Amino acid sequence: MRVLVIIPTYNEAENIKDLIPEVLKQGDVISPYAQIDVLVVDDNSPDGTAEVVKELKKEFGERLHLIERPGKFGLGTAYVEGFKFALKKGYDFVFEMDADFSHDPKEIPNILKGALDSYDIVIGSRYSHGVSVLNWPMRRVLLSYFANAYARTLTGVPVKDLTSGFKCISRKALEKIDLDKIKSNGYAFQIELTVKAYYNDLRITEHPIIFVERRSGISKMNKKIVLEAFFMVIRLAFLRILKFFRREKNGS
Ligand SMILES: Nc1nc2c(ncn2[C@@H]2O[C@H](COP(=O)(O)OP(=O)(O)OP(=O)(O)O)[C@@H](O)[C@H]2O)c(=O)[nH]1
Ligand SMILES: [Mg+2]
Repeated sequence: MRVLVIIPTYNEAENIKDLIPEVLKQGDVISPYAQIDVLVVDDNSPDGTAEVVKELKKEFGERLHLIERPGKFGLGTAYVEGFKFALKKGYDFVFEMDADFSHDPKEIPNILKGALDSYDIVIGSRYSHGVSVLNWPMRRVLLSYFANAYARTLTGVPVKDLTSGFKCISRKALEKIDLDKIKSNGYAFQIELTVKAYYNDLRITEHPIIFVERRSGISKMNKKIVLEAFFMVIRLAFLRILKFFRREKNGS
């Protein structure tokens, strides 16, 4: 079984040099059952993130992949490129993961276990058992928590952490979701992917994680990203209503 951990990066040179060895090490925890590889999708980071990855490639060889894009095209398109790469190369599972150590690599084997228990998507969840977020300013926790409540209510998808960027996705799920129709880029991308998976009858579960504030570097969160998520949820709510009426019409 082959697993690809996809890490999109923009100015994460400091974090990525420590994170990649940590992620690859998780392969030893779960071997001989699985092999864990890493794909970094870098958007021409001015801080030289891609150069750091190339340096690490000398040590890790084929277990470490790098896609370099010419400009900052956003998280959503970075993941879609990563997913297509994984499908082409024959990986069985992919992970989404941030580069900034907000997501603990040691959770990878635990999350993967959920996927092997026949779930199509296992979400590393900050809100499945209360709120497990460390060192975030209160306004950021509130924004994230209420964004999730809003998205859950309007889309009708019973997932507590719809905006989580730490998840495992099966090959079957990637093949079932129409990746070319994914429209959003920021946190909205996480909502869109999970909602579409749910309405494609894929099995989704949440595994509790503790999310920690980024180790170094700066946040890429901005107003545009929040607004994109706000409107994407409305769009997904409309799709849900349309789907409901289509079902009624077809008498099922
Ligand atoms: N390739 C690529 N990666 C991106 C882009 N925007 C963000 N990322 C990466 O996506 C991951 C998650 O985004 P984050 O930027 O961590 O969310 P955040 O804005 O950092 O918020 P904080 O965690 O508070 O810092 C990180 O690894 C980022 O480097 C982008 O436009 N392109
Ligand atoms: Mg982050």
